[in-house]
Amino acid sequence: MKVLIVSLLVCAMMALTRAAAVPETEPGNNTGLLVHEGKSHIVNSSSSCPSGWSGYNGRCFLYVPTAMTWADAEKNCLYHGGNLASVHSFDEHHVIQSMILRITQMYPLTWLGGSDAQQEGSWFWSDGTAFMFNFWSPGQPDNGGYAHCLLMNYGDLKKFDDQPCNLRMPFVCAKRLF
Ligand SMILES: [Ca+2]
Ligand SMILES: [Ca+2]
Repeated sequence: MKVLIVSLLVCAMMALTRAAAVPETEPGNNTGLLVHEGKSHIVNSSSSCPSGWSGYNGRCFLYVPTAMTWADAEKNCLYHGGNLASVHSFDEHHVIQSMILRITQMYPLTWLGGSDAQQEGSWFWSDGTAFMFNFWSPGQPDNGGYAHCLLMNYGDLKKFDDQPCNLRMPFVCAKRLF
């Protein structure tokens, strides 16, 4: 009888150990701990950005180095479950620009989700949020060459410019973190 009880105990302990080990082996575990640049940030208590995306202020950002037209870039972001990135503050801009610099070691011209293709001078973000953050380079937007799409890292100040939408540029996608 004593042997039986010990056996049952060992079995129970093994089962508990296995159960405890399972969540750590699953991808996308819900510890909410993301590691960027060797530093740990608690992003969210229940979820985190997919691998390769950078989290900030409830959204996840992805730099895609493949040069595409603005429309193809937006389609690619839709495929990833987001849109081309909208930017609403200096801090958000800094996070996106720092992510690109970290990946490329440069400030490449990069599509964001701004467009005035529907009506000249009426700027919208492709994710439907309001266009409030004014970060245009000096003299921009100038609609030069029928420029209806917004890119970042333009000019000496590395700010926004409007350029023709059929130019092929790398781009940044964004999606909400649930
Ligand atoms: Ca325009
Ligand atoms: Ca321009």
